[in-house]
Amino acid sequence: MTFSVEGKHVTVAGAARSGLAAAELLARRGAQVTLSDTRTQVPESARLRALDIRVELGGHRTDTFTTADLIVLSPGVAIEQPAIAAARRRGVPVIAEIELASRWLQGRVIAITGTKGKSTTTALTGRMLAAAGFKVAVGGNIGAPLCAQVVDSTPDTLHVVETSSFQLETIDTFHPWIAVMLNFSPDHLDRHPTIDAYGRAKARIFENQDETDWAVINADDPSVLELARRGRAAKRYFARRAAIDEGVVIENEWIVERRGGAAQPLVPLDAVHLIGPHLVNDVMAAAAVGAIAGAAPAAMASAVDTFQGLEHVMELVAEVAGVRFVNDSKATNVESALRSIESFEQRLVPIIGGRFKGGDLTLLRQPLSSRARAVVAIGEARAKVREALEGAVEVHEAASFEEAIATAHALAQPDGVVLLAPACASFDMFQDYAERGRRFKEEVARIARTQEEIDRR
Ligand code: UMA
Repeated sequence: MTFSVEGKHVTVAGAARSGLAAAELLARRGAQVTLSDTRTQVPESARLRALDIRVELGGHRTDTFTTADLIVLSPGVAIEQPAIAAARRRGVPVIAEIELASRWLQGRVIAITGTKGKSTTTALTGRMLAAAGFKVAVGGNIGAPLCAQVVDSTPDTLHVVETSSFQLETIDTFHPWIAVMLNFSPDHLDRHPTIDAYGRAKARIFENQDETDWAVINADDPSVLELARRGRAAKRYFARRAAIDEGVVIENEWIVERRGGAAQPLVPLDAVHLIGPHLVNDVMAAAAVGAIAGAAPAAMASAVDTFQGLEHVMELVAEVAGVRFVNDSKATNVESALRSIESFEQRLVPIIGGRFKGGDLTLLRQPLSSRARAVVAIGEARAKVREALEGAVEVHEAASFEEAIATAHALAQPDGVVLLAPACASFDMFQDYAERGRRFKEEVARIARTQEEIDRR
């Protein structure tokens, strides 16, 4: 039976990107929609008014939730919110924005999750499939919310969807044709009560798959193998280190697919222009998806060759008088900062800190001791960073972001690398990781201009 919301009262929690897209879609499908937000002001929207969407601000009123026929959650809204918990106790169904969208999508879903690398893999997979001639829509946790993709969805559309644990936590029937799990490490422990709960949310990506579907799994990561163990989908492994007979591996400087004793070349490594071996994993995962979908290897290779990576992910910002500046603002947990740091051999000066989200910062001691000149600690977590790293590497605390960059620059001269790899969230100093990355780049641009003036004199 097709899913209908005609005449139903639906409350959408959160009035930002996901919530607005969900509310609009619901109203167009005949629901009576209330959009509820804890903020007291949201930008005026003629679209909401035209669609008769009621906006309720300044908190989640319990009766708006308990009397609804259905509740749709923005990813940023926790299911433990009292009004939502009260509605659940009364049996009101609570679903994620991606769940709502998926009930009306005509095309097939390729969902990509993991703690790190989701956005890079999603963007690259989208490019590969588009280069191979498929009709592709890219979005989810990256870019346009899935609800915004429903209107243009046709049976031949491949929806390449970055999915976060926040979104997966409240799915019900969400059913990817291909589900990718890139890696798993502690993250978002400010939202998920335990690491197990975070893992359980992620593993839901496989929950509704059957034998006709595919699970693309990182065989190098034991946690991923465990989380994917119970899935019913056919498994396609990829591994940069583990020895696997079947799956996507690296052989003679090529990403190849081993199957039945033969190796099909997919993408040459020299087409990969991304800094850091961990990003090769993302390329391998994208190539595994492309191969399942039937993309021609030449199309995949050309998509990789023209892909310079995403903003704020191992982004080479500039080289100023021998010092390279790399923006990995998206490295918001310890594991990703570790991978980022391990991508450099020596002469490194990482900037670490921000709002601590959990994880073990002492994991950085050993890799830093062999390759870092010093660390500059920033933000709320700077004392924690010092405590965790002191003794293994010199630690300088900076009172502001600008001071941190200036200190790191001084320490990295004449031939080092200043690496923004915070291992923490940005919310103590910035709106989000993107603002942190942009501010880094602005500051580097200022340093470059000053250097140009010096050179001119
Ligand atoms: N709000 C409430 N009640 C609450 C909490 C928040 O009303 O209890 C309101 C806020 O006041 C705000 C709105 O909810 O108005 C924010 O909702 P949101 O945080 O879900 O923001 P969106 O703009 O809808 O963005 C969401 C994703 N945000 C999060 O997962 C936190 C975006 O991912 C995603 O791009 C977007 O939907 C479109 O799908 C961002 C993200 O940081 C990039 N994701 C995390 C990550 O990548 O690590 C998971």
